[in-house]
Amino acid sequence: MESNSSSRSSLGGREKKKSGEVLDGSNIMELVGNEEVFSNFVEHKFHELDKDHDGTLSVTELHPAVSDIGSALGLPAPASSPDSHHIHSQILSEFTHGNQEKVSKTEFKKVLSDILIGMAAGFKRDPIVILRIDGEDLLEFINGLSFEPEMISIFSEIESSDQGLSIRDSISKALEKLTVEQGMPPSSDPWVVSNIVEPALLSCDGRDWEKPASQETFLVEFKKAAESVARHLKDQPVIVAHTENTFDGSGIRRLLANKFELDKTLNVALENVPKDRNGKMSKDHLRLVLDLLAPSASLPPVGAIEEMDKAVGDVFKMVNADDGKMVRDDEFKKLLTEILGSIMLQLEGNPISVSSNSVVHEPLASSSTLFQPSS
Ligand SMILES: [Ca+2]
Repeated sequence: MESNSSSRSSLGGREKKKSGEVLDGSNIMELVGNEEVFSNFVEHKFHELDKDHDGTLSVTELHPAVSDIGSALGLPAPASSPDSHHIHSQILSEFTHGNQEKVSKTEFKKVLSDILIGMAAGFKRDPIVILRIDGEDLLEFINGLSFEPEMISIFSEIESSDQGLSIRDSISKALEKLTVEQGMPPSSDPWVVSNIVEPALLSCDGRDWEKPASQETFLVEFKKAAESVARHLKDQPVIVAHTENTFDGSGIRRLLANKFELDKTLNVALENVPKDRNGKMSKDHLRLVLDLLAPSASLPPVGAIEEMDKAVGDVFKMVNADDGKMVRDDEFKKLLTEILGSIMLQLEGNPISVSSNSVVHEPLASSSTLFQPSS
């Protein structure tokens, strides 16, 4: 905690170098919010997409816009993962309403505006900070005052779980423990491993690295290795999308405050629950339905965050939700509302924060021509 906040403040101290570009949706709202600019933008975009100039957009003509939106959301190209393929088809079907073959300019404008507003809201909730990791911060870290104490603590952490490691293995493990704040891209990323870490270690003179590491040899050799990593980052900077999400219950509060929305959301989710002859449902399905409600309540999916699963588990115990009894749908809904309310109170008292760093292989903002309002 301590080291985290201190590196955070040094982050603000140096002009913009580490703070990166923040995607918080404000630029999108600026675009959509200004009727004249947005109309212009739509006009231009539509014209650009309408390759055969028939005044409508066919599904094929829409594809570039859809991948643009996808890449702005940080999705890889449709073919590369079933997940992003799914989202791409969802975006497409927003435009075509699932069956239309052609999309008019009015429709295009309306749907685009809806999608962009939704996207902006998402970025506002969970801003993405784009960091360019080019070795400078890493050099600063290894030449700074905190280098020794932090590396000694990392070394003893490594030693305590894996005794008698070679210098080489200690260095690899230590690199994995460095953070983005210390100038190291996430080494869980295979690209980073094969393009930065491995070549950087190879280019070091590591003749003695098979020997067991002592604290002294580790510090000296690690510094050499990190300098080499920094050189490789200088040649091939890594772009990292950094997000921090805080689950503080506000999403649930919003949902519970809107009776109509809540009812609608519950009814849709309940369609997925099997009913017996008397129309009753088993309480065993509460978790499934809660998971279906998660996006509307700004909750993470079940199983994604251990701390959250624990909080949910406590609430389930509290309201006796695990007894497997059969209940009518109004009772089922009442229980769900109660569960949501209790999770909300828990989160309001103890918000859960998670941060993630993922390597962006195609820069988000610059690869997307969608958000460059052309004049
Ligand atoms: Ca056309």
